[in-house]
Amino acid sequence: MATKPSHSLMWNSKAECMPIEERRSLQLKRLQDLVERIAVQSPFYRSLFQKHGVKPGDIRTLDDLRRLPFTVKEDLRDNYPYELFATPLKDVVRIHCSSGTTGKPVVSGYTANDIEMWTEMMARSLTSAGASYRDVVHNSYGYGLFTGGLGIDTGARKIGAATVPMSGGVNNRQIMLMEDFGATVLTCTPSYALVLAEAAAQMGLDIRNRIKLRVGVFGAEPWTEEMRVEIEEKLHLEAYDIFGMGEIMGPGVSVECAYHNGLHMQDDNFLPEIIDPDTGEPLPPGEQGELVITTLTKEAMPLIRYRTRDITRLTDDPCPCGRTSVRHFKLTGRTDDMLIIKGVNVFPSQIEAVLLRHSELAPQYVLVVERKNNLDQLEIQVEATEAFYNQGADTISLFSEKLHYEMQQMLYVSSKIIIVPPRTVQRSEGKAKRVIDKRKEWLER
Ligand code: DLL
Repeated sequence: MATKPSHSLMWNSKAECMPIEERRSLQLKRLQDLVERIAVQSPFYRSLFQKHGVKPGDIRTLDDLRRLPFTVKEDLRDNYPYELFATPLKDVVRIHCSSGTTGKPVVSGYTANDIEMWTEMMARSLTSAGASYRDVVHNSYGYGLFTGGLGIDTGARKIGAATVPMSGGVNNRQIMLMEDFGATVLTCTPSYALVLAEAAAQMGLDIRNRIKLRVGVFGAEPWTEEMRVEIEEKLHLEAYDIFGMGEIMGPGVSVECAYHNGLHMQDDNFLPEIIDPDTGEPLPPGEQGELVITTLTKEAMPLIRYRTRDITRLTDDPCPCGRTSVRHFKLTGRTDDMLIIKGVNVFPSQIEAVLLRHSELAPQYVLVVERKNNLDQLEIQVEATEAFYNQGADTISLFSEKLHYEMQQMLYVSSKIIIVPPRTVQRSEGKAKRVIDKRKEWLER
């Protein structure tokens, strides 16, 4: 946690610092209104409530939230494209959807009020990261069906910043424009931030003197504290974590403040819970489990107790920044990206944390899981830095042995470490693909 914050900017201090009791009453009122509205207007929730025997009058306190049934991703897929909409299509002004390459995408609709609310959440988020009308925001999140590009864009416009609507790709051009336009804020996935740092280094550009970035707003994929250090060092900026998901809204569901002690959930609009992913039982603050979110104010596609599959913990400890919202800690993974290797649970983030502690390695890696002779095998392919790679095979082999031992201590499972030459792990313009699980092919054979 930063003890000395870099700024104390806030977009809407009245809402963000609302006294806790007032916030709770507002949440309850909004929850009651929501349940009443969708019990009538949403055919999906009308029948779900009937099936579970719940009526709007059942919600008397915030604890009654747990009487309501969960919504899961399959509900969205099964009701493709519009069956979860709670407003007629004539009131919908924007439609986003997931980029899923298999099956039908997950759709999300917005009314004009939904877009207004999202814009306000993004204005709060960018301000929380220290951005203002004085900034030039270089936005490398993809524009289009993905919510990253447009979400950041509307928020940046609201705070009056000059926005450069880049999307990802053509890295050298990104660097040139960042320099020429005097970009001060970079918004993209954390893995793409490293790709840009690498591109600048390859161009021989002295980032510290030629690029004015001071803030980065990174999210859309898991990243560790070790990754934060790496990005901050390479791009000379202060890195902020932003979370969101298309089904819930897009970026801006939660964001860090200048204290970097968790992400403030914008809980006047998004009510979070943590549940045990196996039993569905709510867990108390501080315990790690699956994040579940109820959208309190969304009109077109509200979601009740949506199971995000993201794993984290909540805290309601006061934050020195003055915001009174609940915070969640950095996401450690998703229930569906947990690898089970020889029966042991392994999260890619645990592996990343170990790899990034070593200056011999570049922050580029891929995990390949296979089944050989009926046994799971985990192969960690990680890039050496140029300098380390030039030290030759013997040094690399000695280092791999050390890393293998360290990884085993951490993961409780054996892995094969392959140190690969610089710039050979595939880079991504958006979300990095860190895991190749070949066991699925093996099972399907
Ligand atoms: O990734 C929205 C977004 C855009 C968030 C830009 C932040 C910045 P989806 O494509 O629907 O939406 O993916 C949502 O991405 O359930 C998490 O698993 C993951 N994710 C998003 N933000 C973070 C983060 C956008 N800060 C899914 N840390 C979520 C870790 C994240 N994982």
